[in-house]
Amino acid sequence: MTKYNTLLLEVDKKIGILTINRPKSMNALNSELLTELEQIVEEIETNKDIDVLILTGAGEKAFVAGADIKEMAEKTAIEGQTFSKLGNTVFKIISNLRQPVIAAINGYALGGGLELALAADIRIGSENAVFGQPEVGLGIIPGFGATQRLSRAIGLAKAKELILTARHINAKEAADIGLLNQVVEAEKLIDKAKEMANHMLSNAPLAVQYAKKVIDEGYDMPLNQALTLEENTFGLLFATEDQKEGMQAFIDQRDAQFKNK
Ligand code: DAK
Repeated sequence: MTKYNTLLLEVDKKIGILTINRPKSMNALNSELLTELEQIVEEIETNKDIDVLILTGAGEKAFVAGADIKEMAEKTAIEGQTFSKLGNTVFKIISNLRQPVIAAINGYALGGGLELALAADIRIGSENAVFGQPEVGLGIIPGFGATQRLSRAIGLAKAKELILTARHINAKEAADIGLLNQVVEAEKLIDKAKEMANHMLSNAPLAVQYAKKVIDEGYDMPLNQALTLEENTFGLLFATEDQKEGMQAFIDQRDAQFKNK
């Protein structure tokens, strides 16, 4: 696999742990990092050794403290547009990954950092995590998806409150409003994320991946169309070996041995 300057990837027992690795800059997203992130997530999509991806930040202070303000401040309009396009492309690839993605949020998740967490399917935060969309205080609006993904995650009123006030919230409040699935002690964050990943891995991988796809794609469709998508995908899974194995294992009263086929 390619070597990266700003990212680390560990793979073990079907779990990939992707660490955003610019701790001296609070893991802020600059162009180099976004370019590497695009490359690595494209590799992860086709990596047969990864069935669940955990995303986290290096160090103890930040998950990702947003887009790199120092780099952004210097940009021309055309460079700004290129940066924006790159960010949007990468975040779309992440949210459309076949694998479930768990964000393990170990500190500040601000601006583009919270948007990265929103591109994940599940968010687990450490007790010291801090969330916010500070963009309006910088004279811009969120540009990596928060105007759309935050309201889908926590509802319109709360999304507007967070974006329009630009205030920071702590992990407890984030869990209370449904932004976080769980809050855990900082030392247990990665173990808890792995525990959730292992629960997912105990199921048929194709069923997990198609369930994610149908939930996401159906969310923006009229209900009847979305239910048709569910019916068709439900039918499709009867063409897999793992459906036969899962049901036979139930009948035989044994654990299923899934093959991802
Ligand atoms: N960018 C660049 N450097 C950052 C940074 C950031 N976002 N956040 C922190 N750093 C750097 C600091 O400058 C400092 O660097 P040195 O001075 O050591 O060189 C180092 O990280 C440590 O930070 P602090 O000394 O500030 O540490 P503290 O513990 O005191 O404070 C903090 C931590 C996270 C509260 C604070 O650093 C902070 O407020 N950071 C900025 C957070 C922020 O506003 N983030 C949102 C950025 S705006 C777009 C798409 C996306 C976006 C925009 C457009 N398009 C599609 C058009 C996204 C925008 C954003 O994310």
